[in-house]
Amino acid sequence: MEPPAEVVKIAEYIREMKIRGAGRIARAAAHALKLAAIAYKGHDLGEYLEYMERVAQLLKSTRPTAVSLPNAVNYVMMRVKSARTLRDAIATAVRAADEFTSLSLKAVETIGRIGAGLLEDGDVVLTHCNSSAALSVIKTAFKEGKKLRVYATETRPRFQGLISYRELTQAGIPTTLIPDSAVRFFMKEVDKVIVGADAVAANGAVVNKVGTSMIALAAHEARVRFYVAAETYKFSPATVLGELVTIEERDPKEVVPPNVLASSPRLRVRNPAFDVTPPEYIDAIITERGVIPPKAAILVLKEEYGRMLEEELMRITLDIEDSIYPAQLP
Ligand code: RUB
Repeated sequence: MEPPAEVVKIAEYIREMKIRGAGRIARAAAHALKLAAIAYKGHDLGEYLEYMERVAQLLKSTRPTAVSLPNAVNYVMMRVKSARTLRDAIATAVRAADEFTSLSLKAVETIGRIGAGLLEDGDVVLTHCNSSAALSVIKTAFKEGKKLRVYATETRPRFQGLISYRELTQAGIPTTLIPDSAVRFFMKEVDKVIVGADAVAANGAVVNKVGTSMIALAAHEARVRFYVAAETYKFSPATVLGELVTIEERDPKEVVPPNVLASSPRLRVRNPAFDVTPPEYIDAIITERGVIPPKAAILVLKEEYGRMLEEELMRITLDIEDSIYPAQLP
């Protein structure tokens, strides 16, 4: 059985950024797996597992950077794979998807509550792109009665800053939209920077919307605190084993209008959607489990994926041994 049309549509929406933001992408993927499970019409557990794996791969292939996406898919699939009967496997997919969604929404709320403690009355906050976790912190602090002012960057080329501007203004928070290139110009007025994350690496580096690392640099220079708000399902277990987070490069048409591209055949355009901020430029990461220094990312990963990582390391060790020992035989 092929993935149902509604699941294919969700995958397309993620690819085209009609569904965007790491947390939303993850919840949409969990929901798609639930829809796929309910739509299964066959009678065979093995066939069902193969079908669900195809759906999982389809969802994972949509956008490469947000680690929340494979983490959400794996959260559901790991549980599905341990089911003994078809009935149980379908019910498990539905239950795990709902569980992930509610954990995710709760995490964003908790991050808001914890992070609000880092903001003070009168603070001027700068945010980049549109992050539910970062905005949760700002909106919660504002609800608590702290008078805040926000600078929201435009976030070219897709202008997610406008979404943040609308969301914050709707919440009653005085917000000013600024060009990305004006960040250093305004940094002297800013007390704190808060951004979200698409991925947090084992060394505490944060992958977020392109431009984030430049903002961190400007904040560092001006001695302005730089916070990242990130649910723990955005931490990347693969980076413990040395893998790098893939940075998505999108269509040049997002940067230059198609007619200009067509009339300038020698024009070369690059459009990376994300960049990497090193841990040295991050004061703290606000997670639903508490505020941590970026270097403690490895501890979060150990807590979350310790057993799985040990098994993977063991597998790698055995592979290496297998490839070394035959060569040493006389
Ligand atoms: C969105 C982006 C956001 C993170 C965190 O990029 O970089 O800062 O995904 O968002 P895009 P959240 O618009 O390309 O998806 O806190 O909502 O998960």
